[in-house]
Amino acid sequence: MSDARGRLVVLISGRGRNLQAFIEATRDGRVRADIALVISNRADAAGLALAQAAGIPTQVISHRDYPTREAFDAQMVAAIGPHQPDLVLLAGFMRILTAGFIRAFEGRLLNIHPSLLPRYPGLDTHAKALANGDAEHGASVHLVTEELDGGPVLLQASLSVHADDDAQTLAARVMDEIETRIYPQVVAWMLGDELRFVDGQRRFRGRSLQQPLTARDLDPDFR
Ligand code: NHR
Ligand code: GAR
Repeated sequence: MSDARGRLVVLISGRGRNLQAFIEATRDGRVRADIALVISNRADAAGLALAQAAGIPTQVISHRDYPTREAFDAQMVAAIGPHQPDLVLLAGFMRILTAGFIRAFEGRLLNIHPSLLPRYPGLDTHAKALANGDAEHGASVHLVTEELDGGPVLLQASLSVHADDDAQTLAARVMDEIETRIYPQVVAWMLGDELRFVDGQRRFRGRSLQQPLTARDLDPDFR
């Protein structure tokens, strides 16, 4: 069983830097899985070309083609279901998901959010951290529940905000130094059953977690 490769489905809306991190980590063996499908809700997402260049099947499901959020989500569930993914990964996916979608993949659905949750759920997180004069900012990997950016945080890592940072420079450092490292790490741990969510409890290597894992917990390959 532990020799089997996992199956991932990745949902994107844009550039696909986090997707690219998964492509690299599955190629170099840090994440023992195949990306079965990449879905974008936007036909112009640059990440689609990254997937195609890696030989990964892609599908565009435009939310504009559906009368309701529920109808859009039902189409996504129908597209994902046959691939029987171990994990469904939101990677810069920008549509709020309804209960029907969450329920279909509960416990197997992860997101990376560019803030130190519970600070700054929602959008424009880098600008908000700067506006509040935060000394530290970062990103969090969490299980997706119906509550927006409110599911249990599995791992979060931070960096120091520089005096001359603007939202763009800060976003770039959070992406390069944090997001592309912590998200593949969490996926590797979950596929290996080292990190689990059982009976409402986060468990890491047999211990119950009282708070999120941090950068100190990263395996050497993910630093
Ligand atoms: N869905 C649920 N139910 N729960 C979560 O925790 C979710 C989710 C869907 C996406 C990612 C999230 C983020 O990391 C995410 C978490 C989009 C919006 C948003 O307001 C907010 C948070 C996140 C993603 N979307 C607008 C909407 O009307 C559209 C914005 C746009 O298209 O630019 O869906 O930040
Ligand atoms: C990332 O910073 C991700 O954390 C964030 O959008 C960026 C996507 O970049 N996600 C959200 O804000 C979700 N609402 P990418 O497309 O290059 O991976």
